[in-house]
Amino acid sequence: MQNIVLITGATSGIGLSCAEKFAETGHSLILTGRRKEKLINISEKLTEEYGIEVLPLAFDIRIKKDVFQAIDNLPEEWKSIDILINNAGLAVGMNTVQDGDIDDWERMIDTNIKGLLYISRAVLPLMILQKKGHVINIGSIAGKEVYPNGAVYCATKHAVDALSKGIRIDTVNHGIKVTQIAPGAVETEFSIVRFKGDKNKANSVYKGYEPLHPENIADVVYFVTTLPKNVNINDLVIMPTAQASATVFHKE
Ligand code: NDP
Ligand code: 8X3
Repeated sequence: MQNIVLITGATSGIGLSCAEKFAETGHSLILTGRRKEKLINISEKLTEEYGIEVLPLAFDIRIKKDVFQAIDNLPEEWKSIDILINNAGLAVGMNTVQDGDIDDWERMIDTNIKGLLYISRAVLPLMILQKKGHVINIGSIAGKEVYPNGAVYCATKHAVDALSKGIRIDTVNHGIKVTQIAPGAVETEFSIVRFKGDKNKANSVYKGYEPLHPENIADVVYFVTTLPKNVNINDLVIMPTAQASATVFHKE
């Protein structure tokens, strides 16, 4: 079996583009997400197109027992995970803290922080056994800056920033690389989810300039995995050319 890459949130956007990029380059893939049918269709398509092996695992990353069950029950030949891409994540709602919806906060905290921690806790011991591995956390410009009405999402991505540094410290003795990729605006299902299905509102986020495309992020994620054993990229912020900070855009 070729290098094994586990990608969380592979049913759309950045995770799906990463799956396509690593499939194209001949890797074996473990793909996860909640939408089982979509996950199976994507897996079959990638196997057919690139002749690679794909193991789809449908579970909700917020449910601790399902995460551990999925990883602990991996067939033996799938346990030597080389690359873990912690991508599953979301923003829900935009509001001040004083007016915020607590259910929205819990979805973001449970997915972006606790979900990332569960899967990392399950996979890191497997990497430690192999004395190698590469964890790639998809952070955000929201993990570097805070913007109006985004306090809780930004807090979860600041947590990803901190966890990337912390996991790097914790695993440095085990030959494990940890990279954070922190994108600006990428056109995916992200804003549709954030605005709870309001497509007009979601589309307006990407109007008047060319946002990043999920393939742009996948190319960079792939690139960081191709460097020599002694080289690790710790942290990369990637923005559309027309975006200067979390809130400053040049829109035509
Ligand atoms: P998408 O909404 O297109 O993709 C999100 C993915 O996460 C889906 O595959 C979804 O799968 C999965 N996911 C969400 N919740 C769960 C859950 N509870 N359990 C398992 N899987 C889950 O958005 P993006 O591709 O844009 O987002 C990917 C990552 O990139 C996120 O962490 C996001 O915060 C980050 N990011 C996005 C930016 C952007 O502008 N788009 C910029 C910076 C960072 P399913 O619904 O099938 O469960
Ligand atoms: C997604 C990008 O700027 O909407 O993380 O927070 S932003």
